[in-house]
Amino acid sequence: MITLALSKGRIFDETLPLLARAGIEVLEDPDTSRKLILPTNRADVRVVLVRATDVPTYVEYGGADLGVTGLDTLLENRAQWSSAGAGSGLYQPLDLGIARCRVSVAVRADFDYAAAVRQGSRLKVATKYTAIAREFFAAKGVHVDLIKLYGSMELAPLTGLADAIVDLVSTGNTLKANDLVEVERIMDISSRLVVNQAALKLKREALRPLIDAFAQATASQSAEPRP
Ligand code: PRT
Ligand code: MG
Repeated sequence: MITLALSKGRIFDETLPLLARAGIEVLEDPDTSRKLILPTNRADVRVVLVRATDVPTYVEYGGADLGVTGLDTLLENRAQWSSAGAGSGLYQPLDLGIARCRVSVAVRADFDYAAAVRQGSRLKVATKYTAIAREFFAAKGVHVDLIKLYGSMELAPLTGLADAIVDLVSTGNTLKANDLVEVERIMDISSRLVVNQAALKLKREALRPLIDAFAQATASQSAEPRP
């Protein structure tokens, strides 16, 4: 049995077409089903639904053989999920090019970020991505007080909790709707296929064709013009 870990929402939705190109069809809709283990048209392949941030953990510890996760999640939790030591149990073979977005710094439209940076002010930054933010501002030589949040980052500058946020942006509509402006782009993000290293050895014959199919599906998708 091959177990693929996915999170509900955009990662599930954008992985489906890649699976379809690999001849794999998920037989239940996670939005209507309450099942956490979804069968596919292949008796030897199943999908498990986990929180986006739990995908690397499932794959690293063998709860799933492979999974799809954002580069943001991988980078932010690197220390955490490789704490088992002796090298991580996670192998990242493929950029799937899906669920694209960027990690950016945003502030209130009336906050002069450039001036604050120039003057060497200490910035209060609210984010779910404290590791990514810490590294970014350290490299820039900007002093920051990081405030860890688990959601609705956009609210922080509006309520005076923070001067700036570090968050994912795709269309920019959420920032706009909350009178925030993007002032720096930290990195581009897409989703990655991650594979359990032991599974890659023990189930090589079953996994290799699937990984290759993902690679081909990704290549043919990116060859098509984007809307
Ligand atoms: O939502 P939940 O707390 O359950 O988990 P999650 O937020 O980790 O999962 P999910 O499904 O929302 O996101 C999974 C992955 O999708 C992320 O780790 C990213 O790699 C990727 N992704 C791509 C995004 C976005 N685009 C995105 N726009 N994840 C989140 N967003 C959010 C963003 O945080 C902001 O609130 O959408 C909002 C901004 O979108 P725009 O289009 O208004 O700019
Ligand atoms: Mg979300």
